[in-house]
Amino acid sequence: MPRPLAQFLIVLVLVSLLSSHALAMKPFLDRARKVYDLEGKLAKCTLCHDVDESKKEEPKGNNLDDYGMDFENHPLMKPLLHVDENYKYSKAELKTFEQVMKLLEGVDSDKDGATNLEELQLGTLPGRKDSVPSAEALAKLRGKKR
Ligand SMILES: [Ca+2]
Repeated sequence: MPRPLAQFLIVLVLVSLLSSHALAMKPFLDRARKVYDLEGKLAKCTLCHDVDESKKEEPKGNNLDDYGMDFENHPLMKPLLHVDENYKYSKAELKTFEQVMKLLEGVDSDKDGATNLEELQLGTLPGRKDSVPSAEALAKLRGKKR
């Protein structure tokens, strides 16, 4: 590969990695990963965004899934959204995010019959109807709670 082309591609990759939304919202994802010990597709932007990484789609405000939309629409989240790409959230703001996350645990954002918390615990996406825990897994989890 000619050198200028290689350099151009590296810059392109860096720019796409540092896209504003991904950069600004990362602390939220980090917090969610930590609180729920998330793995795989739940530990990435796909937790709240309906994006196809193989098509290089970027997480944005206009591709939020049902779970992401519940955050977007929560009154406590309003002051935390649509910030500048270099914005650094304060500890108090991240606490507010965590509070909203807890408030949404009992909600079934994608209306597939499993609450957001149940889906996070069972490894399915809480904002995607096509990602549903099996009936057995759900029954087992609910049995444990009683
Ligand atoms: Ca659900």
